[in-house]
Amino acid sequence: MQHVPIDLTGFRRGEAGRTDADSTLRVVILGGAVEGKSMLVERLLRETRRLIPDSGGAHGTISGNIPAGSLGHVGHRVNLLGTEDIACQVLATGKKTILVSDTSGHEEDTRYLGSAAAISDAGVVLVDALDGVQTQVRRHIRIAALFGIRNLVLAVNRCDLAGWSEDAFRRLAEAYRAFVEPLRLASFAAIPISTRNGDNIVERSSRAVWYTGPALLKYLEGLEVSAGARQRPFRMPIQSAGPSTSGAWSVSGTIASGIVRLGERVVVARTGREAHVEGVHGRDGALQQQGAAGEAVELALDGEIDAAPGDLLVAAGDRPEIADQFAAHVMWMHDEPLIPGRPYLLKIGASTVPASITEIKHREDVDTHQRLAAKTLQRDEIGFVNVATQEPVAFDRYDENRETGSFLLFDRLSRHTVGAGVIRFGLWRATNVHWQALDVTKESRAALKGQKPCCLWFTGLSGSGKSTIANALEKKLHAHGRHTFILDGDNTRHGLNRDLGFTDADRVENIRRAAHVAKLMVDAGLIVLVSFISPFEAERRMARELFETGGFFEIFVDTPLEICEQRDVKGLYKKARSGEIQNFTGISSRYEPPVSPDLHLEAGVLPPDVLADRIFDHLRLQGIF
Ligand code: ADX
Repeated sequence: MQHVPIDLTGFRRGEAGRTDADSTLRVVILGGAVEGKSMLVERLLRETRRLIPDSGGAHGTISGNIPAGSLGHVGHRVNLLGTEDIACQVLATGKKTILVSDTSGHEEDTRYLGSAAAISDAGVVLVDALDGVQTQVRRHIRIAALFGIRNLVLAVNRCDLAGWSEDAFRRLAEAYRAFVEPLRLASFAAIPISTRNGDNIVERSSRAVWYTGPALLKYLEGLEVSAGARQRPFRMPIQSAGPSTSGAWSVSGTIASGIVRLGERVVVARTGREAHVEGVHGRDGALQQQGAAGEAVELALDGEIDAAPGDLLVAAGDRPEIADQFAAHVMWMHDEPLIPGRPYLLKIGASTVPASITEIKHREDVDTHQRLAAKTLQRDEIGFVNVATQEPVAFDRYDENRETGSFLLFDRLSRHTVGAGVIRFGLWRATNVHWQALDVTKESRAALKGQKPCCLWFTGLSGSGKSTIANALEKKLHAHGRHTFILDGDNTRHGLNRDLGFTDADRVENIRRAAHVAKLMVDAGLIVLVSFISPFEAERRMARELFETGGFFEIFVDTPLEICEQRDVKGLYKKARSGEIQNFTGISSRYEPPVSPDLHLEAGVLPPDVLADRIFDHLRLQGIF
C-alpha cells in the first residue's frame, strides 16, 4: 500500500500552540455551487451526535466570539455584514466545540462570504472529485484569505463516484495547493470524502485505501489555530467614561481582545493618558480578578483619564498604531460605486469618524489573483486602497488583531453600510506631514481687508446661469470695495483640473479640489464665489464642512432643464442629446438638487442682476457686510 500522508497535498507552517481558549474552532464551509455543503454539515451533526450522545447539534448565529458551549452570545468581533448574523451549527466533539457556518445559497454574495470568513478560524472548501479547478471555488478561497482565514481544508467530495481514484484526488489537490501557494496560509490539507456515504467525514473510511490521513472532523479537532482573541493584547473600545457612583474614575465597554487584570496599567490610545486598574466589575456589578475578550466590564481606575466614548483603552505595554492614513482591503457593498475623494463615515471599534478613500491602488481579481487598475469599486468588488480619516484613529493590523483591525464604511447621508475593510498597515505620511504654524492668521488677513471672508457656492445645471449671476454679484461686491475671487468650473478645467473629465469619479475629484482651493482663498481673506455644477450632495456637504459655520453659503441656481436646454449657450445640450457628449448633467448624468440650500434662486424667471441683488441682500442680513 502506498503511503500518501495528507501533507503531500498540504502543509502546515509554524503557528502558536493551542491554549485553553482554542477549544472553540469556527469553521466556514466554502466552495462553488457544488451541492453537498448542507449535506456535509448534516453528516457532521448526525455523526457527532451518534458517537457522542448529547454532544450538541444546536443551531445559532454568530456575530462574534462565542465561548465554548454557549449559544447566542453577542460577541465583539466585527461582523462585516453590519446587520445580519451568520447562521451556524454547533458541534461538540468532546475535545472541541466547532461552530460551522454554511455558505450555501450565498455563493455569489461576496459580502456574506467575507463576513463569514472574518469570524472564522478555518475554511473547509468543498469541491467535487469529478470537476476540475473551478473559478468560483478559487474566488471563495481568495475572499476567505483576504478576510483572515489562515487554515484551509480541501474536502474532495464524491470520491465514491470517481471510483476512489487516487489519481483524480491527487491531481485536484495539487492544482488547488498550487493556487493557495501565494496566499501564505498557515495550513492546507486535502481529504477525500463522500458526503453521500459518510466516508472520511467523522470516521476514517477504508474505501480510500491509499489515504492514510485523518477524517475531516479529526483533522479539524487537531487544527492549531493561531491565538484567539484572548491571547491578543488588551483592547477595549470605551463606551462611557467618568466618575462612578463611588466617586472613583471608571470606564466601561466590551473587551475586544486580550485580558485585563487588577493592578495592570492601561492607557487611552489617542491621548496616551495612563492609569492603574483598581477594580474589574462584570455585567452584574460583581468584583472580578480579570476581564477577558467578549466580556462587558466596568474598570475602576486610580486616576482621571481624558477619554471619550469611542476611544480605545489598551494595555500600556502593548499599544496599537495610531494614524489618520492607512492601507486597507475594502469590500464594496453598495450599488453606488466607491469613489475616491468622496466623504464617508468610518466606524472602527466604538468610534466613528469622517473618512475618504484617497486612492485605489488596485482592484483584486478574486478569480485569478490578478491586480487590476481601477478608478472606482463596484458592488462586491474588493480593492486595496489608501484611507484617510479626519482624525487619527487607533487600530491594529488585521493580521495581528481582527477585532481592532477591521472597519465599516457608511454613506454620510443615508447612513447605509456601503463597505467593509481590513487594515493592512498604517501609512507613514500620516505622522510625517504636520501643520506648519503661521503667525499671520486668517483673522489678521481678513481684518486688513476689512471684511468677513466666506465661500459662496453656486450649484446648478450647465447653462442655469451660475456664472452669469456670480459675475454680476462680484461686480457689485467689487464696487463696494470687497476683495473677491471667482472660481469657475469651465475655467479651472483648463488648468488645475485639466486632467479631469465628467465621470462621477472625476467630478468628485473636481469638486474636492475646488473646495480646497476655495478654502485657501477664504483663509487668505477673500470672498470666494465658486461656480461649479457640483451635481452631488455628498461633495457639496464635504465642501461645506471645510468652512466655519456661517462661512459657507450654498446657492442653488434652480433653472429647469428645459430652459437650460433651450438656451443651450454652448451648444452642448444638442451634442448631449445626439450622443456626441456622454455623461452630460441632466441628460445622461444625474444632478442631485440641494436638500437645504442657504439660498434657492428660481433662476429661469428673474434676470441675473435681480438675483445677484438678492444674494447681496442675504449676505448683508447674515452679517457678511
Ligand atoms: S462638475 O460637474 O464637475 O461640477 P464643472 O462645473 O466643473 O462640472 O464643469 C461643467 C462645465 O463643463 C459645463 O458648464 C459645460 O460647459 C462643460 N461640460 C462639458 N462636458 C460636460 C458634461 N458631460 N457634463 C456637464 N458639463 C460638461
